[in-house]
Amino acid sequence: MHVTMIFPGIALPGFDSFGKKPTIDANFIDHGLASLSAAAKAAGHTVDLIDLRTLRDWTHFRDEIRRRTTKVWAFTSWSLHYPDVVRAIRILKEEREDAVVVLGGVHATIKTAQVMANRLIDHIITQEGEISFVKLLDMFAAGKQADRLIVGEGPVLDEIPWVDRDLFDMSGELATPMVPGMPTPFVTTNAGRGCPFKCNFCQPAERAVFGNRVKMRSQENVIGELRYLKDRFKFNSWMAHDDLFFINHRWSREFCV
Ligand code: B12
Ligand code: SF4
Repeated sequence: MHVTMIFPGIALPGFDSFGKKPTIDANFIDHGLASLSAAAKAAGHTVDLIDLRTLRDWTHFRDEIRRRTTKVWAFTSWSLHYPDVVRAIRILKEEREDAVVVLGGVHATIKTAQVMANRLIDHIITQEGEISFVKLLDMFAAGKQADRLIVGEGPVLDEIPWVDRDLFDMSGELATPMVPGMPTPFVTTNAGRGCPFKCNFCQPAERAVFGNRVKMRSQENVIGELRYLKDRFKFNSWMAHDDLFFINHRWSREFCV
């Protein structure tokens, strides 16, 4: 089954910002979609991407839809992206009435009732997506009916593939370190998910998606990915996107030795 993923991240940087604005929001890859893409490809599906940050405007988005024959379209959305996602889905359904729209991510998880009320969205997967999204694609491929609302099953992190670095154009992230002045090439990774704390800064979003416990990849798994990234991209600086990379002292000590 082929799926086209949509990264809607234009809310802050705008259209035509990728590779042109020197900001992280214009250039970073999205680990959520890249992880789903890796899981889908590992299960034999094919994936391509429309990154709105690379397009000129909504007309350009319409053109990108017209030149594809895709049936299944997968959108991610943080809350600030949701208005653009709604607009993109409307354009998609104007062009392709039979398109199957799957929405997941933080906003679908914390505002499920709101996204359920949008009848243009065919399937909503809350929480973590890798296992349930692949099951949904398998069902589509087998011609089976699936529920509209699916609660995502949380994967064991070492059992899912590393994020797909071929989904996004990596050139933006490689050239845009988190802190200006850090040496390039630059890359980002995630070693774990979840948080046991309740700071207003980021709850309830964090716990709603990943639960109340922290789960970490093994140190070997993370170091294996860093070696792969070093070989492939020769990176000179790196950012762990983790909320709490150092929460487990034993894990951190073992990672460092
Ligand atoms: C890295 C990061 C950034 C990077 C952005 C990278 C990028 N691509 O643009 C930077 C530093 C630039 C950034 C900026 C901001 N961020 Co930020 N960021 C994060 C952080 C720490 C990690 C994201 C990540 O990689 N997660 C790991 C992946 C694997 O998880 P995921 O994306 O949620 O995906 C999983 C599920 O959600 C689901 N899923 C996701 N999409 C889909 C799609 C489908 C079809 C399916 C089935 C499933 C699915 O499956 C995935 C795999 O399990 C998160 C917190 C967190 N721990 O997630 C905050 C977070 C996403 N950021 C947040 C916010 C608010 C912002 C800012 C608005 C902050 C600000 N005021 O400026 C800006 C917005 C920038 C923008 N993009 O326009 C909030 C969003 C809250 C919300 N309600 O949407 C979060 C959740 C932090 C928080 N708890 O408050 N951020
Ligand atoms: S991720 Fe950080 S800011 Fe958010 S609740 Fe946990 S400790 Fe607090």
